[in-house]
Amino acid sequence: MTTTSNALDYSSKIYIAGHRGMVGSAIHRRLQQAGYTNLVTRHRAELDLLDQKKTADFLASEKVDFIFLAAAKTGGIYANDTYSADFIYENLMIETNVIHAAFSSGVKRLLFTGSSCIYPRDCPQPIVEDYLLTGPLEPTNSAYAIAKIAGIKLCESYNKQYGMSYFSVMPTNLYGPNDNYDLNSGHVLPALIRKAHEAKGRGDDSLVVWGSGRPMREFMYVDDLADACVFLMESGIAGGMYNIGTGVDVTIRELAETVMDIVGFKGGIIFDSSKPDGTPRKLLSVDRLNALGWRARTSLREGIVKTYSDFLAGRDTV
Ligand code: GFB
Repeated sequence: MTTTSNALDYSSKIYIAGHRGMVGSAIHRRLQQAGYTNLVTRHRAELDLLDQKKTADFLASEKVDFIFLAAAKTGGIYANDTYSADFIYENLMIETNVIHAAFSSGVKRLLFTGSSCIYPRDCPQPIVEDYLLTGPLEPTNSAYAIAKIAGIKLCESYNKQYGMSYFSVMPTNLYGPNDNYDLNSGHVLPALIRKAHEAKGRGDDSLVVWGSGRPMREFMYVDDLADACVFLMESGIAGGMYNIGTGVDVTIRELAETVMDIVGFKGGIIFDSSKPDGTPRKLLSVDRLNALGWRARTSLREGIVKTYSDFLAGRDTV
């Protein structure tokens, strides 16, 4: 160990699992901006986190002080519903392998990233952390949610039995640089950016929005999530479970209209009712984290403007 402190410091050796994904790359960026230099990363070809032995050997030999666990199989409503076996298997394996190996190799402080879909489908709004396991899950993503709930329980159990300080954070729906723009496997916000951009390019009259447009979602720019994760790990407070969100939600119709306005697509919207709506609403209560002094900074409009320019830059590169 290079430090005995319970909070991050500049000599800390920090492993970011999943540093190429949207969340992991944002955490990596945030740590670099803050001046942390001893950052450890491995891409999938170098370390397969589904492999228990390789994961354990890696953490035993690297002797890192802190871990941000952002590696996960993620996707939008269609991918979650269609490939539920892959979602539950891969997420359970990654979490179990990394969290147990972290414990075995003496890592006292770790941050695990979950998801707001762990809460019951019809729970009161805004959703406080204590609503976990108080009702049935949304069927389109229950396999993924069960895996993420297992990750929360792993952290909680290692904290309780062994005195570790492992955080579980539950981000609301995220978007930003390095998002997945595939129309089948991605989430709504990148899908709408791509659809609006392509519809504008073709001169279409309308674009297709899945479902009724009535579900409400809270969207957070991923750099705000990364800021909250680093804030918690720097805080020195004991591990626990924290929702991370903005406190503001919009309907999918409002989201589509905002994206169309930013992209400059002037056509109409066709709602495809053959696609599922999913959870009607999942607005997180951020009171627990706000009470520590943290708040999200990026407005939805500002975040979409930044994300659209990242999308355009990516297209230029391709
Ligand atoms: O972002 P999304 O796929 O995930 O869909 P969830 C949010 C809402 O947007 C749903 C609608 O009501 C979709 O029907 N929607 C409209 C679209 N047009 C589109 C489109 O073109 N693409 C997509 N993808 N949606 C996921 C969970 O749920 O959220 C995961 O499945 C995870 O487990 C993630 O929790 C954050 O918010 O419904």
